[in-house]
Amino acid sequence: MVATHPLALAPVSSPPATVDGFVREFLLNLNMERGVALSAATETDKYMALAATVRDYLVARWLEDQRRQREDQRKAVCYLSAEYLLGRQLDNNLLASGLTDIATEALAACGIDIDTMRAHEVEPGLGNGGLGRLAACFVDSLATLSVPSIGYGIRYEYGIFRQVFRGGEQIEKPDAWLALGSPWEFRHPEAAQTVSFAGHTETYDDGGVIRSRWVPAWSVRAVPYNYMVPGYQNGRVNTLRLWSAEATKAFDLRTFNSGDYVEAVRAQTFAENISKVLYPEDSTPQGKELRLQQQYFFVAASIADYMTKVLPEDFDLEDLPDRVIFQLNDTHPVIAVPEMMRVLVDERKLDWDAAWAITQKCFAYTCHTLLPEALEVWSVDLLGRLLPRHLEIIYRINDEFLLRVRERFGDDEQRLRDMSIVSEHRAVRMAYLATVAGAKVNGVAELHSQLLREKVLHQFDEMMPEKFTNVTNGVTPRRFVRLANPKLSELITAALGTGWLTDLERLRELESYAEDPDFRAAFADVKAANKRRLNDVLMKRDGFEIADDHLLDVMVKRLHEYKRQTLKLLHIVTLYERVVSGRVAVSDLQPRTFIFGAKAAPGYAMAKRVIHLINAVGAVVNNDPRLEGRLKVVFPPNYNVTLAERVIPAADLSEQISLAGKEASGTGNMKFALNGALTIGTDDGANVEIRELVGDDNFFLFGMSEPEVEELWAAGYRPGEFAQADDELRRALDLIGSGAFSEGDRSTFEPVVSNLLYDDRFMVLADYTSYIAAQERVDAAYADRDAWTRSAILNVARTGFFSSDRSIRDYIDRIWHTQPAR
Ligand code: KOT
Repeated sequence: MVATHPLALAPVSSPPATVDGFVREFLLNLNMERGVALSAATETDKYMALAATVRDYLVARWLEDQRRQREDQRKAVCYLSAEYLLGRQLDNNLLASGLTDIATEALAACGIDIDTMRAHEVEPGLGNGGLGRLAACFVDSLATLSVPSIGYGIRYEYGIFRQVFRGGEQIEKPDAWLALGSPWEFRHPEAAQTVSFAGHTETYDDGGVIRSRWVPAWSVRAVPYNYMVPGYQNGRVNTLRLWSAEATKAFDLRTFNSGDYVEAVRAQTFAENISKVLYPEDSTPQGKELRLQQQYFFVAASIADYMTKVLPEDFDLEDLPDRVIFQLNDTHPVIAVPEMMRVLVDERKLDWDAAWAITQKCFAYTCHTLLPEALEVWSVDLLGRLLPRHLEIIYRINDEFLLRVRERFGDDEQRLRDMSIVSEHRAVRMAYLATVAGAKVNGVAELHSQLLREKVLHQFDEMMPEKFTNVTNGVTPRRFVRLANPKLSELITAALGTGWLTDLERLRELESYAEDPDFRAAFADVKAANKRRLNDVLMKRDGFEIADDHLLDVMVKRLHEYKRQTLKLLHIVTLYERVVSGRVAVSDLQPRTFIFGAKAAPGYAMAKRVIHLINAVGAVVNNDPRLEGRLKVVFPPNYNVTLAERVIPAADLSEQISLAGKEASGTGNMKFALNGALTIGTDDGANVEIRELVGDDNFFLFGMSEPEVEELWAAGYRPGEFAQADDELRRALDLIGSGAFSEGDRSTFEPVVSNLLYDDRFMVLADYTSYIAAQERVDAAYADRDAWTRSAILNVARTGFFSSDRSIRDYIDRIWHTQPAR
């Protein structure tokens, strides 16, 4: 049947973008979708109806963009990521659609305060930290730059755990983010894909051609949930497609009728487990079978979705590289490589060489770490059990690759062992597979990309240097400047006019304003207002107070030894010890509030002990009358995107103190600088680029450089010697070891102290003296508040480079070679 009604012929249109139009649509949603009257509506009802209303304004553009993308011949990007740390959606979608003012007024007219609606949203925490938040920034920029693209990932039923403290120790609670419903997603069961596992492989005669095929043992249904990703006020709406696992036959009716309820739901539970929970690990993945199931699950569903739903039916697969690039967000989706080969060879019946030529052009790989323990490997046994055909394909890829190595370098057995995708320990090195298969390999900051080429993938760089490139990370200024810091945004717009949010290098124009005393005063007022706003949030949330005259010194990031939260603690304990020992008069202390935010992987014992220690030091320091309230340690639990948006704009000092060569990039460092905090940091990750841009005078550098770290390590690092050499360091360690922060119990934090004294893999003690000296420079600089503000303005003015829009343009130029849509 062909539609004839005039309304059916035209594309759906949005409700009128007026206060009246908004009110009408909102009440319609409240009545028709929630089935309640305004007078009887709960906060949840109102929030859900509001979200549905914002959605209604975006949907017309979305449908249009989906239609265009199907017809579009241009190359698209499929971003494959196991994590998307999205943060709250309401405010972002209001901003993107230009509806903030209308919605505020419309809700007020209905007697609703929009801020209570904002606060009602539970953020989807579908990521662990930097890697997942980067993916979320990238989909924002892809939409804002109108790049034809789709993000693929997993719709975890439980995101990153909710952290609470009991007696100062971390307790993990489930994050039931879906409990109140999720108004931003569209479930599409009709577009489900089947994803299979296990079983065996066999060969068969296909009309004279001997082929392999996979006979799986079991399968699950992958059901897509689509999320709208609106570009910033450009009318573009992209798609984020997250997969949820369901049982293929939800209920086996016969079993169920025969009374075996347990067996009937067993299959269902088993299947649903695959997308049940995000692995709460960052940089230290463990070889968990479920994790491999998750990875293959979302990647196989995504490739099938792309090949069968996005590509036209008659598409000539030889042209695939002109049509799509799959960007692999670290190694978590790398099983996509053998999966693509399986689809092309086994299902589409291409010959191996043709399929490999295509595959090699359709993938690119981003590496996000240098820590050897974070480089993902899967045992041959597990792969053979769960994905037997993929293992065969990996072996063949490896055989052919090693032949090329031999051709190029001769029979160098050591080199062949070193470069083999399958190690001697029968482990498949996923980073190597990605490097061999990918058209490009990139690191996430200049230093990281350089170390990747020189160290981790050195021999691959020697063989195929043209593959390697850098794309320095970035962050979306829409969320992390405009939404998080509305007052600063107003000030910038007053100075520069509009347009800077999508052209962040324009912040350069602020440089001259740094010399204007009135502008400096206004800038300082914004910082002060942001501190008060943070105070209000923390007071309400956790009962913490932020004093107006304190320097706000912030370290927020995952808890990991290489990030060195213990170095920050040693600084705090040193300041405390100076006063209580009487060596420094309390009146000589620069008042400071230290804010920590950090989750530890539940199985990472040392990280959890450090969390305990931060809380323990806080409990003592905050309550010791000798300090006269001049030092405060504030550690709000459950640091997440929502809290980041409040903390970062209030910060004076940004702590980026990882051991040089260990932090791939960092992205928090960029957010702080863009919000006018000065950085105290090592020459690591993107800190290097931040310092180059803002200038040495506006950055507090300390610690060993990466080559110096290597040198000290090679010479034999003995942390105890550094404790011997620095009296204050010894005092601080002794104080912790003495039980001063554990009610006299020496055993509680003894493992932290002895780890530092006798092991100290991340050379905290070696950098301590230099760190304390740098902190003294911070105090001196802060004493001249006006000069500090000038530096802060220059930080904002000179860090426009770190927009994720620039990162995406770099991906386009260096890796994807796509054209933005018209
Ligand atoms: C996790 C598991 C395996 C390999 C890498 C990771 C990882 C790396 N998770 N988060 N990262 C961070 O990614 C950010 C975005 O590129 C970086 O800024 C940061 O330095 C990484 O630690």
